[in-house]
Amino acid sequence: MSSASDLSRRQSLQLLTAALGATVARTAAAQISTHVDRPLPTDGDAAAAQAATLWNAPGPLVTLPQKLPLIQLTDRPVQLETPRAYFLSPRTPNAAFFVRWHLPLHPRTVDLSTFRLTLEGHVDRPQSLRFSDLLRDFRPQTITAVNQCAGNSRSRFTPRVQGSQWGNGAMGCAEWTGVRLRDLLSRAGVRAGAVCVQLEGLDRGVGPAGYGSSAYLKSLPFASDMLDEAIVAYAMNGEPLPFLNGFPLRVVVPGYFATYWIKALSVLRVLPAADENFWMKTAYRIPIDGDGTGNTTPAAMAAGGVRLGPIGRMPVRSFIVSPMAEGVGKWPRGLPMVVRGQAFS
Ligand SMILES: Nc1nc2c(c(=O)[nH]1)N[C@H]1C(S)=C(S)[C@@H](COP(=O)(O)O)O[C@H]1N2
Ligand SMILES: [Mo]
Repeated sequence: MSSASDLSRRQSLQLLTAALGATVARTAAAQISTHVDRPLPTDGDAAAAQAATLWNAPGPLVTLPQKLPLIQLTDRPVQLETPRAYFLSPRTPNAAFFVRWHLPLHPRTVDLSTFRLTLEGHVDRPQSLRFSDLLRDFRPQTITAVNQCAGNSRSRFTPRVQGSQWGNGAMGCAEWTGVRLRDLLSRAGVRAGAVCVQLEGLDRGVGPAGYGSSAYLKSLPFASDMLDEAIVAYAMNGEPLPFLNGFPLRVVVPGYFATYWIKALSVLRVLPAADENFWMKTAYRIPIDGDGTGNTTPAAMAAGGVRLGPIGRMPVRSFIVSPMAEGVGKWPRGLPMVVRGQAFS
């Protein structure tokens, strides 16, 4: 004998099954229409407003070596965004991890028998380390940390802000294993008067040496907490780094934006002065006054006088991952909804 409440429970279950079926089907359709059918936004506020209704950037899905199909922003340099569904798990799979390079000539092959990590500059004992030296001579350090592009979600700004028009998928969380940056620096012996350590990768652009278009360079100042937890990682989620994410070595600076997480790291250069290269002095600067969130207004920028400084720690962010609005459509009144997402500080 079934009571009224049993019946209503069975009815809800049927409803739920129907709703889930519809969800799966419509999500698949939405994924396709999101990436292919919708027109690419052109410049302008209307386009920005349209892009803001999408969770991901509206680019095509492309499949590059070691990667699942990811959303392409540009192909030279490679910039790929992670589709929303991969954020259902706390850690982002290596094959789904977003990709961002600034310069077109990033490495496609690295010979570990000749590869060296160089420590030079304002140090007592310059070093030239093999990949195997890092594995053998230093204590491994493992840390789980979010790598997020400073431009993540940029396409949602109105008016538009210059730079890659990312949706929300220019971020990922991984377990990184490597050598503490401080352990490497101690081996080289940092001299008194050192101000920062400059990080250089194997990637190159077409410009003349010394210009931002030639090499992507970032620095970590000694007079900050950036070095405290920083590691030079040789493993990502327990595997070698994918080429597009910086094989064989990358810097990990937990809590700080990805702009400092130099990939395909080949030189650690200790400087006796502040780093004035383009990527520190001109690019990646945000308003430093006010409430500390880097906020400003177009009017204040146009009026001038907004003080800028290097971008630093990531603010708290959170994202609803499911249900995916594009796929669900209307939710039946009274039906419980499980909301899943990610948040990090
Ligand atoms: N060598 C090198 N490292 C780099 C960059 C680069 O252009 N060259 N870009 C940085 C920026 S801005 C981002 S967002 C991250 C992206 O890391 P990922 O490609 O592993 O996701 O790499 C950082 N490290
Ligand atoms: Mo970035």
